Amino acid sequence: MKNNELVLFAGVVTISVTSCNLKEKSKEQIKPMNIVYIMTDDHTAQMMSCYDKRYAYTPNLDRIARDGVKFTNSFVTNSLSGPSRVCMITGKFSHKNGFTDNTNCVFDGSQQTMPKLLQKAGYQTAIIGKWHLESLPTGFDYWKIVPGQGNYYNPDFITLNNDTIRKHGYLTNLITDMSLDWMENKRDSSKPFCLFIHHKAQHRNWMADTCNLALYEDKEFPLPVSYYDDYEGRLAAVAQEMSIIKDMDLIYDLKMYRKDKNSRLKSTYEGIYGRMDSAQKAAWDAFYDPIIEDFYKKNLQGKKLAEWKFQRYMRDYLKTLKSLDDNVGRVLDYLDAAGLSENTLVVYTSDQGFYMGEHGWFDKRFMYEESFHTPLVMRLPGGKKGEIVQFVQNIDYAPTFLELAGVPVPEDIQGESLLPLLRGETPADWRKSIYYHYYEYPAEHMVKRHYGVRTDRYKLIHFYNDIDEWELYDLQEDPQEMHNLYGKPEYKEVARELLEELQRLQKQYDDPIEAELVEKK
Ligand code: SGN
Ligand code: CA
Repeated sequence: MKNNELVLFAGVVTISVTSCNLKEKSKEQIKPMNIVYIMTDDHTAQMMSCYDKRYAYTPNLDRIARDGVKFTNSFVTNSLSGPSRVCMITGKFSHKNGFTDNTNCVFDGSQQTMPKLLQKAGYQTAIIGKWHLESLPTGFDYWKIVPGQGNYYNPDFITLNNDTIRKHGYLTNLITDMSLDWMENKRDSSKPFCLFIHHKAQHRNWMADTCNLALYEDKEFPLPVSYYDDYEGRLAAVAQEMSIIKDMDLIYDLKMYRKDKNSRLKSTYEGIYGRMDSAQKAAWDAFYDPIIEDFYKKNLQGKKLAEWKFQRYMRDYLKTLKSLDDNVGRVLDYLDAAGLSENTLVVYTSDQGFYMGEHGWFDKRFMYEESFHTPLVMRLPGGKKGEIVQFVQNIDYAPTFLELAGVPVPEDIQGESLLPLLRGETPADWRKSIYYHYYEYPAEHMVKRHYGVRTDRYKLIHFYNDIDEWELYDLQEDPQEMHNLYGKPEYKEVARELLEELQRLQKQYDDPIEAELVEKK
């Protein structure tokens, strides 16, 4: 903190003064907190070294945790991009904000959102990167968003006046360049700001920047213990189509392109490869050609092929992550150099977690731990350092940012402000369980509709729609969630209590699903 500055901490809550005389300070010198919210896509806690040291090294993401806090129980409400994004900006569950799934929904941007409320309170608001909500952003003074999922190489951006421009380069770098440019040159520096930096990385198909292609080729990653899960006792898990062995595409996902070979997503791969310029293609081919040749020569089968796919998946994901981590480092360095770190809340999270071979899967959607959790680290100047163990959810970000900005949190927001936790308090009445509801079915990856509740020890899930199956897990005894205990006499009482808690949450959050199911019957 600069000596002669007065910093307003947490909106109107705490005023921290260093060597200055309060009386001498005029109102103009009071600096409200800025917000830099960095959200990635499909980045999971197993692949972030402050959470898990087995696979990844992410020094810049860890820097936020080191200088601030790491949430160890951070969850989403509906493990999918569009729904997560809308929960985040509305502070409400999907059944309230109307955006239940990616396939059928267009975001109704006329509704109340956190960026709109911040804007009204005098904040400059901007979003750069993935938006993914079909309608154009509302509540932002500035945006450059990628259409749909965006492209890793030479991506298109939709600009403020709804023009589409193509940029040359690698998306993670470009989103960061544009974000730094907005903070340095484009914003109104007389106002506090809230900037959303939304990366496509780590979304499928994990295309690394050419400078990182050669990384991790000498590494062999340990297979998750549940890689060969047989899904016994879990019918919804049997029905999914997100298996590395069965569904991961050799050409599109794993880049084993050859003209004479076919795959379901071959033409999609040709399209994205076709966006590269000749230098990018040359670097890409120089790296992949020998691997492709070796792969088809070996003609791997069975477990050998299954494990080869896992290793390539891990390597591609980590190479893509290297750019992401470097670019988050650039943002942190910029905030330091511009003197902004002292009055800026920095948040890093993902739109949901992801499977890195657990249960044999990639993708997300299920309420099982890997995709229900999402990484979350925050750095609030003057705030707590260390771990926050309380249950938090992505509907909590909106009320947190509003409270930080001194904006009253509207009654209909369902999340809770995280500011007390960030200040190091331990509120006695903090939530003890988490509610979840996933809707996108039938759809890609075929994960059936389900809702459920998780407490610190147990999880109860109900899969519905074209199935009527309950699952119960004891996370202490079975952290991999391989043993469905539902219906076992010794767990009858636990199941009853969880059902009661589930119904209490459905009532609290006003989710009509139970009544709908009863009516259907
Ligand atoms: C794309 C992907 C899916 C992924 C969804 C949703 N297929 O459709 O694998 O589950 O996005 O992801 S792809 O062939 O287009 O890569 S989300 O994170 O945007 O919700
Ligand atoms: Ca996602």
